[in-house]
Amino acid sequence: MGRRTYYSIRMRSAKSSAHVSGAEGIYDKVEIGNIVKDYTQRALVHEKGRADEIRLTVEELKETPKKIASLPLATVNTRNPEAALRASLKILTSVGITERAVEEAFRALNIGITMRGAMLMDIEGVRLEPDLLRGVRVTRMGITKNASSDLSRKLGRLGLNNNTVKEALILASKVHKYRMVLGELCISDDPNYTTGYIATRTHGYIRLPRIKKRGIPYGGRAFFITGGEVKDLIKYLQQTPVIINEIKPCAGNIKLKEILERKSRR
Ligand code: PML
Repeated sequence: MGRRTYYSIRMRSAKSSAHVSGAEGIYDKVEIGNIVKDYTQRALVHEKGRADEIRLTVEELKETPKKIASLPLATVNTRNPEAALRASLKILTSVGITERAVEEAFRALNIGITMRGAMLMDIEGVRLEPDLLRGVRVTRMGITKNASSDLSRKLGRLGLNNNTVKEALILASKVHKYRMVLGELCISDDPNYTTGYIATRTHGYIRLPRIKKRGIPYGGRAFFITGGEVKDLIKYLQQTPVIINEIKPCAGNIKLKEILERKSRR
């Protein structure tokens, strides 16, 4: 028997050339039709408006996806952007990222431009991505059906079972499997979505409500990296197919102190 064939399906939609929505996953051949329909529908009924351009990519993967576990998820109930910055500083500096880098990432994500991909920053806050305007897009990731049901069940108990949380957790789980990545900061570019997150291998995926004020239409991601070849990291983020097949615990609100006491579980 030959190896099983997987497909990466990716969608990006736009309205009057401005980004509206995106989605992606890794699937079996028999699922392609339904997924293409589902992604198309998502682009047409998005709350940012009906897309006037939908780009779909269906690509046969030449490499068998690497199977990994998700990061554990929790929320620190931050009350405002200042509290979210303080929590981020405490957590991200505890893994060796400097205050300067964290503050620089917040500053760069609040500057008013949303890049298509993530910024790469060293632990001092120096930008390392080759294209400073586009950043680095993470692609070719997905989740198995069983893991997706488990994740939906765990998030459902917290009232968080939606594509935004699921897809962000899948992306962060892929990113943090790579040892060069020490931490991440994400602020949504959706003006109505004010919860962001930070992630590290030690602490997991930590949601931070009210990281930005409602109505702000920009955001993005910053990955804090250390040691190693940036071009190998970029190749992993963009090309290596990764699929989540195990879901770590998903918790509700947790005190910052408890998060800081967490030791690496990956
Ligand atoms: C996005 O807009 O896709 C980023 C969402 C980040 C936060 C998701 C969450 O609520 O955990």
